[in-house]
Formats: sequence, C-alpha cells, structure tokens
Amino acid sequence: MNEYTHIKEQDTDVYEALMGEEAREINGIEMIPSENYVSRAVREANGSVLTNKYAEGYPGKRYYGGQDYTDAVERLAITRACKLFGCKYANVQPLGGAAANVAMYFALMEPGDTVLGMDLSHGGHLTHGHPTTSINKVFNFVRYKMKDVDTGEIDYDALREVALEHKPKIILAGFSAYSRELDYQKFVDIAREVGAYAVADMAHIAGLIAGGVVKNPFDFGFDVITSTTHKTLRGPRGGLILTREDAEIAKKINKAVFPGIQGGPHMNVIAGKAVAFGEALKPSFKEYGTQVLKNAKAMEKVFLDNKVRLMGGGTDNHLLLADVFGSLGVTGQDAEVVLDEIGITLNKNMIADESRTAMDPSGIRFGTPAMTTRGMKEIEAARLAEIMIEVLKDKDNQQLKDALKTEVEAMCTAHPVPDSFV
Ligand code: DSN
Repeated sequence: MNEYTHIKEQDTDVYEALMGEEAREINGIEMIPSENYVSRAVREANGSVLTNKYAEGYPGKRYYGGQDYTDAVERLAITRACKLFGCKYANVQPLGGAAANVAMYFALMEPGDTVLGMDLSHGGHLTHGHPTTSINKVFNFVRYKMKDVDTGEIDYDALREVALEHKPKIILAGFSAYSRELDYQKFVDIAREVGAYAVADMAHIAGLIAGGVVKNPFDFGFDVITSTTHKTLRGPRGGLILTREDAEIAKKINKAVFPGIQGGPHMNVIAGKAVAFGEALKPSFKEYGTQVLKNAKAMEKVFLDNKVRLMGGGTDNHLLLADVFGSLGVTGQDAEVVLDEIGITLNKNMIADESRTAMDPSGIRFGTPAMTTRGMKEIEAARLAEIMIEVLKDKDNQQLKDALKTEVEAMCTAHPVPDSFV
C-alpha cells in the first residue's frame, strides 16, 4: 500500500478517498476484464516529476525546450513497444484507447468514409461508432456479427458481402466483449480485396499478444493496431497506436495524434508505459499471460458444467460473458450488485442481440487479468466461479452471502497484490 504521506498531511478528503480505494482493491476480487494492478515501478513513473513538463511534438522535434529527458523516456517507450509487438512504428502519446481510435480514424480516412467494425452487441466497442459518439457524426459505420453466438464464429461471408457493398476504408477487427480468437487472415484478405486498411483494436488482449499467448494481427499483415496500455498489458492508463511497416501511415498517425486531436503528451504516463513495456518484455510476462488463459478456462468449465450459457460458447482469451438472465433468472444489474456485496467486482453487459437494455442487460462480463496478477491459479479461479454461481442461485440468502464474503476475503489475504513484478 502507498503511504501517501504528503496527501495525508495536506488534504484529508482526498486522502480518505485514496485509502478507501486502496482497501477496496486489496480486499476484493477485481474481475472487470479491462482492469489490472500495475507494479509500484509503474505507479512511481506515473506519479513522477515528468507530470510537470510540456512536450508537444515528438522526440527530437519538440515545440518547447528542456526535452532531454522527455525525449529519452518517449524513445524508450517507442522502442520497447515496437519490440513487444513486432512492428516498425509506435505512437505512445494517445491519452487513452478512445483517443487512439479517433486519431487512427482521422489518419486513415476523410470525413464521410466508412468503417466496417464488429456489431456493438456482439462485442464491439463504443469507439467503433456507437450512435451516441461524436465520431459517428463524422464517419459512416457498418457492421459485421457472429454467425453463431454459441460458438462465437464471425460470419466472414457476410463480412465480405458488406465490405464489397460499402467499400470501407477501414476493416476493424477488435472488441471489448468478445471471447474468441479472430481469423485475422480472413480480415486481411477481405481488406486487400476491397482496398481497405486492416486495423485491429486489441485493447483487451494487448498483454496476451505481447506475452505471445494469443495471435498477433501483425503476423497476418494487419496495417495498424490500436490499444490501451492498462488492461492485460498492465501499464498506466493510456493509449497506443502501432504501425506494422508503412512509414507514410505512421507519419499520418503522428500528425493525427498531435496536433490533430491532442496537445501536450502526458510524459509521466509515457514513462509509466516505458516501464510497463519493459516488464512485458521479460519472460515472466509470458507466464502471466499463460496463467490468465488457464484461469479463464477454469472458470469456463465451471460455468458450462452448471449449464450457464456463455456467449461464444466459452473463451479463448481472458474474458467471459455469461447470460445470467437466460440461465439463472438474474439480471446483469442484479448480478453485479449481489456479487459486489460479497467482494467480487465485475460489470453487467449486454449479450448478443440483447432484448433488455444497456443499463439492465441479461449478461455479466468478467475476466482473469487482475486476479492472475495477484497470483491466483486455476484452483482459485474455479472456486470463484462456483462462488459466483452459488450466490446468483440464492441471491437473497444473507447467511450464504456472509459466508462467501468471508471466503473471498480469505482468498484475497492469501494472494496479496504484488508491489513489484521483477
Ligand atoms: N471500458 C473498457 C472496457 O471495459 O472494455 C473499454 O472501454
């Protein structure tokens, strides 16, 4: 735990909120699949002196002076990102995944151009053109879906037909609530056929790709990858845009990030990214990724054994999406609240072709990145899945909830959040 000695002395209100969050993260199981625990080294970089510095521009070409150390840190982050993902160019300045996607769209398209992305209720993300986003007013978004929601297979024939009809500039492979491997070769083939860029938004699985435990879209010829840095990649909150080999694309992306949509980069966060990428380059990160997948499979087995329907029929990555309303008669919202009561944090989520609403959907989405960071293995993952099902089947039984909360707390005590990953 951080000591926060200066905040404690100066600002008790903020101090109390921070201590509350420290305790929440330590004493509960974090199962939101897009969250993780960063190392103390990443936190130190994030809270470092670099927060003071303006550094508009890129290393060697800045608009203000005093850039010796910002340049050094950004170059380290870029070099390490390229090594991790096997590409030639990296922009490490996006403030988050949404900014990375917006910059990517402006770099590769003109207003009015079309993106072909995954249907939002089949796992796509808000930034892939949800009607409520600003980007939806600038570009045209068309969709592909799963062919069979119980196997998760994408309907590649339909994808190709939509691509031939709409001639998108970008075909986007990527998701925030999809649990299966994609057939990247098919995406690339269709993109080449219609003259589109093949882009992957790998925010959720970046750490698994970096660890070499799921496929890397660049190995199939994808042009660009966007990502966040704080999910399975276990870095500070931020974004990342990678270009496989085309210098012209990389140049357009740099311009689209700055001055296109951002001003001064957050150099403290870029230092955190450099540290996190350094951690991800170590062999132990591959072990981490391997265990994330094993833990997800252990949870999958328990859910399927208990006849709880999983979208895609299971998982090939770190996340699972369960139809708790269809299988157990509990809404996603109620499930989120009940599980929170016993110390398990996850999120309600729409299932494919959802018949309920986004705020009160049929599903819950959960995953194993954070619990794996604290050293939990298949045995704990399976027990957590059993606990989830037990409480959802009997959600008004206070005695049961008290007992399971005590058990969850004991698991947390036995698996403390680590300070350091090296
Ligand atoms: N909020 C992130 C997630 O949970 O997937 C993506 O925006």
